[in-house]
Amino acid sequence: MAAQVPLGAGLAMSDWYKGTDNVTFTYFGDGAANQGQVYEAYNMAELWKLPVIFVIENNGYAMGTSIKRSTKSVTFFGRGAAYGIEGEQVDGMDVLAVKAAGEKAVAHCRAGKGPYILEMMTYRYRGHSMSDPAKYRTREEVEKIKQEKDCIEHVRDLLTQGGLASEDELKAIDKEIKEIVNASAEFAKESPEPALSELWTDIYA
Ligand SMILES: Cc1ncc(C[n+]2csc(CCOP(=O)(O)OP(=O)(O)O)c2C)c(N)n1
Ligand SMILES: [Mg+2]
Repeated sequence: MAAQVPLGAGLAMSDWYKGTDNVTFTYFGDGAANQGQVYEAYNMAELWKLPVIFVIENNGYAMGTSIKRSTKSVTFFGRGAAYGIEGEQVDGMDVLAVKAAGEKAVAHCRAGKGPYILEMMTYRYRGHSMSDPAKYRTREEVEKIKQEKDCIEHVRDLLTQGGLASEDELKAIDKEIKEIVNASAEFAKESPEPALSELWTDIYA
């Protein structure tokens, strides 16, 4: 948990060193955001003006714990101020707000101004994993968010109300995606185990 934060800063340092205009996005949760290595990475990233965007997915819960039980200062992006890193909170359930914030953060990095923090305010419907029964909240709370804030439904409304797609077209996309996912799952189940030589493929550390 959170190991990807210094790793992201390291990838950004590599891009800076090579003189590319790449920008690294490194994602972590509100639970992970309480780890010490995050702040070590913040310090080095700002000191060296690395082109890295720290994206905090603040869904209000870590594994087995609500942030109200685990965290004193719950405005996570604000902690960047201690290191001189700018940032902001974003409605992570609004695709257009997320896109705009991402573009702004990339422009910040490409202008050589160093890292940027985006705290995406979001929610997750399930526990962190099969070992998280999500007892820290009520079923009613989950249902309320599904009804009122679901990000996919929000896009659906944007597309249909804006006349960009019909309900039938969206249903056809849904069907196509389900087929791709099912076929991919079948392919994975039927495929042989990967060779030992693949052990380090796409592994950075
Ligand atoms: C150093 C460390 N401590 C504890 C864990 C166990 N663990 C895995 S995920 C998790 C909670 C993650 O919460 P958050 O970052 O909010 O992610 P979310 O599940 O909400 O996306 C914990 C405690 C871990 N992987 N690493
Ligand atoms: Mg979380």
